[in-house]
Amino acid sequence: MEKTLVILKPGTIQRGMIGKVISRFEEKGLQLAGMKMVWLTDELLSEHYGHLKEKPFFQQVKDSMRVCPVIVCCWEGVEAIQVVRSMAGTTNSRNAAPGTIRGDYSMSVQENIIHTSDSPETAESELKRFFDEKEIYDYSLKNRSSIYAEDEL
Ligand code: IDP
Ligand code: MG
Repeated sequence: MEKTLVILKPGTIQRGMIGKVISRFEEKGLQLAGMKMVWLTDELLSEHYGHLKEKPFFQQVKDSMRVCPVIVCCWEGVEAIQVVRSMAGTTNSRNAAPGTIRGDYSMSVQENIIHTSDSPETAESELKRFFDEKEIYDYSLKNRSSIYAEDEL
């Protein structure tokens, strides 16, 4: 099954939304494979947001991720990468569709509540960036047959 990275950004922690955001993924039927709280470094954020390094807001975005610790999660499921990405909604929260996490809980481009991996390649490299191998747990929810048909697994 696919695994993807979600980061609950400082805005989620500051606004007391941790439980709400995690509930969205649980209620969808995704399985939590790893989770921890971590205070990110500028160095690690330079890697994570490397695709933005030429943008004028690069340092500002990195600093916004270091206001307080974040919560990094690994969620697992069939096609989890695109499922989680679509649950997050568009980068600009003001354009994000109602019903998405950004659409329901945020008003900003930068302060958009969560990070989600955008492809299988980035999911793999991002999970390696934020987790040691032993921090990702291999188990099966006992109600998996209520979440998926047999031929989907
Ligand atoms: P994504 O998080 O939807 O994948 P990316 O383009 O990868 O969006 O950008 C990473 C993060 O950088 C965004 O989630 C947002 O916090 C921030 N960001 C992106 N574009 C802007 C901008 O134009 N102004 C300020 N912050 C931005
Ligand atoms: Mg991105």
